[in-house]
Amino acid sequence: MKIVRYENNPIITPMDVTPHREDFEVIGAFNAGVIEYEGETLLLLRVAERPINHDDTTIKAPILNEQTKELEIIELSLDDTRYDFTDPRTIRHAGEDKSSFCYLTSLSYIRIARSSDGKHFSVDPEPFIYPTDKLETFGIEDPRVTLIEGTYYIYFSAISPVGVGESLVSTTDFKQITHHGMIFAPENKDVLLFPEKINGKYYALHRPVPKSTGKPEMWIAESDNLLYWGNHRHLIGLRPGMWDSGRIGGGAVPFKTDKGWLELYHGASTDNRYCMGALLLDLYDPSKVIARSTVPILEPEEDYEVEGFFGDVVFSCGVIVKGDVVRMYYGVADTSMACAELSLNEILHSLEYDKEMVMSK
Ligand code: MAN
Repeated sequence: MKIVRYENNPIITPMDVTPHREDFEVIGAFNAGVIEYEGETLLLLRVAERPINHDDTTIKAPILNEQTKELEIIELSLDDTRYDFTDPRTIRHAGEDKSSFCYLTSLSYIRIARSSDGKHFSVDPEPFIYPTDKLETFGIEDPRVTLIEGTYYIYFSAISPVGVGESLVSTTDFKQITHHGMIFAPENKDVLLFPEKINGKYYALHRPVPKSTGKPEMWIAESDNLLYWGNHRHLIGLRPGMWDSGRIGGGAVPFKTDKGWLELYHGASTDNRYCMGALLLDLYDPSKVIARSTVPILEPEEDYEVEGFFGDVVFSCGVIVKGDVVRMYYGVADTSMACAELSLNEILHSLEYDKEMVMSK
């Protein structure tokens, strides 16, 4: 498949973003939601910041105080054997199950970057959506934005000590926002709202993380009002031995093609290599899977995709489609933003239509 990565990749790096306070540094500007608004391309960047720390024997973790709405800084010694510091993203209790953590090493919020050509962006000086709620005290991550009937719905992971769920805000002007609270309870991530009603219902993809039985796989749900969701159905599973064997979740907002709804999703292997693939869903009943990628449509290959804060990650939260050109914006190595153009026809032709291969094994 022909993939045209932009020559000026990465198109946004942490250096392009001023920290929101003087004692913090920006370590990531990545996994942005994408939308066109008033003739510009907007990237809703996930900006990750951490307290500046000149002491290499300690680590400082930011957390929002839900009462005062101020950030508090937790400082821990790297020699403290009660904690496990091996994952750069999280601090865990030593010896505990790898899926639970006690702090994040940075706090993420959402900031807008704007461009008139889709390649060169300027980043707004202030945060756009900042954690405020007690379900957001560890930050908000990985925004996606869907335009439905004149309103832009922005949904993101809301992270706090009680779990990671998906919260929703809406806007009509990218200035004022209305908070709608948590729409998918923990643990859930990667919610993707379809841009229109299908047979009278709104649809969303989501990715629960079941504990006693089940795996981090993609589900689909329906709603009459975008806030209350039901008729949850399991959509696709992990495929052992393949690129999407470890975890999968929705990526870009699904878009219509004459073959069906195309969803560009992320899949990680069991050793955390994140790639992008495609999933084709029935136009009139998106709970029916038509086809799926057997090999990734994009995988980490360039230096800026392989090396970074958390390497070997390409992670898209949005695309812009014009005719045959799919302009995929994607986070690289949990550090920066990149963009690549792919052919819609080539993606559709690359898919596997065999039912056994499409579903999980
Ligand atoms: C998480 C995601 C992303 C991130 C990847 C890789 O599962 O939610 O935020 O890019 O892991 O760290």
